[in-house]
Formats: sequence, structure tokens, C-alpha cells
Amino acid sequence: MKPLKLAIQKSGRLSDDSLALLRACGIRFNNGIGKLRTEALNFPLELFFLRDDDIPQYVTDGIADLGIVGENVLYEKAQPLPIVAKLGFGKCRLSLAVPKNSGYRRLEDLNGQRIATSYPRLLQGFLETNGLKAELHEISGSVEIAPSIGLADAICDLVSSGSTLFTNGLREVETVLQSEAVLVQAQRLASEKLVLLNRLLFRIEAVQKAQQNKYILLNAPNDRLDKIISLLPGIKSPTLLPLAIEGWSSLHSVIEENEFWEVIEQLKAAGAEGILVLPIEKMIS
Ligand code: PRT
Ligand code: ZN
Repeated sequence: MKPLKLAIQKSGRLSDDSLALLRACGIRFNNGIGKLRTEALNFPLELFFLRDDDIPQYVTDGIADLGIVGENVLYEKAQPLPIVAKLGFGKCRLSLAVPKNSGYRRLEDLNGQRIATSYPRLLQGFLETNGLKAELHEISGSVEIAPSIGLADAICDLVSSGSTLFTNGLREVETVLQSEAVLVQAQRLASEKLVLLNRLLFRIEAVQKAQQNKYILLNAPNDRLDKIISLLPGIKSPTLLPLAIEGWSSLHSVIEENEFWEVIEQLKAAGAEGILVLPIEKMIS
């Protein structure tokens, strides 16, 4: 069987998380990681290690069937590749920033300004959408120093924590794009490759669901069970087991990470005791 060919970033911010995702999907590699390519040991998958900027082109040309890349790179390269999964890592935003003592107040203040960026296409699109005209200076790195050396009045660059902007005396004023790592596929994939892709997506979904949920166990008096069960719908319904003490039960269920603390407070108020919360490794519903 021909393996699926997946391009990931060779070394950079997306590399570790891309490999960790594949490992969480149960896919193992020999120690070829760091070379140009390597084959998985237990899944028909071949990995290509590339610069992130090259990944959309490799997938468009069909040299790779799939790629993991930031949306920022994908849209800047303007390759119309279908996104098959959002991966939840590599989160950042493409933002406009100005020197902190600049008189900038609103978008129109960008008119006629010089803006340095590595993302000219995305920035141009943003300016056009907002009916603005500015002078773009495309530079490939260290965009944040452009204002201090007098090259630009503003910059448009990726931000995650904001500390780079802060240390360079810049203030973030507008968001052009929110971005995260995505899995993209080539436009035309042979049917046997689509079968493999679906197997991979099934695993990715199980890993993502597991990350978004926790397993919860608790004890409760039987006369409080109705209320407690209404707080914990579970996948189908919670599992209920009698405790050795008369009148008490143990209840097992899953709970979503993002509503976790609120539900725990409500469970306690409803009479739950001995609450244990465990990570889930894989979740298949
Ligand atoms: O060598 P190669 O071309 O493959 O790598 P690269 O240097 O072009 O990219 P890399 O590894 O820096 O980033 C890869 C991808 O990670 C990006 O395309 C984004 O999708 C994503 N990502 C997430 C980020 C950031 N967060 C990020 N903070 N990419 C870059 N940054 C930079 C930003 O450019 C700025 O210099 O980090 C600085 C800002 O960070 P904060 O935390 O100070 O705000
Ligand atoms: Zn790059």
C-alpha cells in the first residue's frame, strides 16, 4: 500500500506539536526524525520535514498528500488547499502594531503610513477591505525593529504572548487574522489515500476529544442522584454503581474541560463527595 505523505515543519514552533499529535495517534517513527523524510513504523505514513513556507506548495504540487501548517502561511501563500482539521496548536494572531507613543487612534490613521511586514498579501487584503491605502515594506524577518530604525511607521506581524512587541516599544492596535496550525490536503487524492486520511482523521478526532474532556468519578447519596445526573450527561448517560455503604452510589462520567470548574462547584453544592478527575487518553464516541 502506498503511504500517505505528510509534510510537517522541520524545525520551528510547529515541529514538536506536530510530532506529538502523530504520537498521540499511536503512530511511531524510527530515529530518522530531523532528516528530510522518514517512514512511520506502524501506519502507512511517510513524513517530509520542510520549512513551513514551502509546505503549501509541496501539497499543491502533490509531492505531499497532506501538510501541517499555520493558517497565516497558508493564506499568505494563497494556495487553495482544503483544510481537513484544525489542530489547536501554534495559535497566534497577525496584528498591526505602532510605536507605543504614536498618535494612532483608529484604522484610518494607517492611511499613507509605511507598514513593514512579512505578510504583504494578508495585509493588503485587510487594507483593501477597510478602504485604506498604506505603503507596504516587505521584509522577511525582525519586522519588530522596523519602526525603531526608521524603516516604517507601523508593523504587521505575528503575535502570541505580546512580549516581543512590548520589548520593542510597540503597541498592538488591530488584528488582521487569528491563526492556528491546520491539516491541509491536496486537491485530488487517490481513493486509497482518502481511506488512509480518514483513518488518520478518526484518530486525530479521538485525541482532540480526549484532550477536551476529563473522566470524573464521585460518590453521592442516592436521594441526590437525579440532580447530580442532570449535571453530568456523559456520553450516553453516566455509569452508576452501588457503594458498599447502604444509600450511596458511585457515579462515573465525562466532563468537558472548558466547563469543568463550574460543573464541579454545582456537583459539590448538589451533595457530591470524593470527586476524582482523571485525564482521558483517547475518546471514541
Ligand atoms: O524555518 P521555518 O521557515 O520553517 O520557520 P519560521 O521561522 O518561518 O517559523 P516559526 O517556527 O517561527 O513559526 C512557525 C509557525 O508558528 C508560524 O507560521 C505561526 O503559524 C506559528 N506561530 C505561533 C508563531 C508564533 N506563534 C509566534 N509568536 N510564529 C512566529 N511567532 C513569532 C513572531 O513572528 C514574533 O517574532 O514570535 C514573535 C512574537 O511572539 P510573542 O510571544 O513575543 O508575541
Ligand atoms: Zn518560515
